[in-house]
Amino acid sequence: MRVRLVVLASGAVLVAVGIAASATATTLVVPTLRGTIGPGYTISLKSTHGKNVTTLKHGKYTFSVRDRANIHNFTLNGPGVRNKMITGTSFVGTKTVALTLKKGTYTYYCTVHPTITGTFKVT
Ligand SMILES: [Cu+2]
Repeated sequence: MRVRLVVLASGAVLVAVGIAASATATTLVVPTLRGTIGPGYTISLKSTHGKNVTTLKHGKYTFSVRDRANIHNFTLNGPGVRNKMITGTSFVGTKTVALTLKKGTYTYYCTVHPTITGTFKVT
């Protein structure tokens, strides 16, 4: 009886390890986008290769936003993301959020200075 219980327990551990391994593989596929606001009156969204983002395929993305000024924020608006402020106005530093982008046009901007803005399309 005691031996049989041990076998069942080790089987459960193997299943748990298998789930953890596949979850890690999926996470690695999510592309990162790098947003920057400030220190002057500039905003940008770039790929990890440093290219400006103009079009993307729909799906999950990691937004890593560097806010370089305490007078600006980095806010994203578009399908499924309603004026989401990724970095706050007084915040200076980097914040990372996971977002799912849907088909349509997205705009990123500073709510304090809405003329500082950029757009990209999702297909
Ligand atoms: Cu601003």
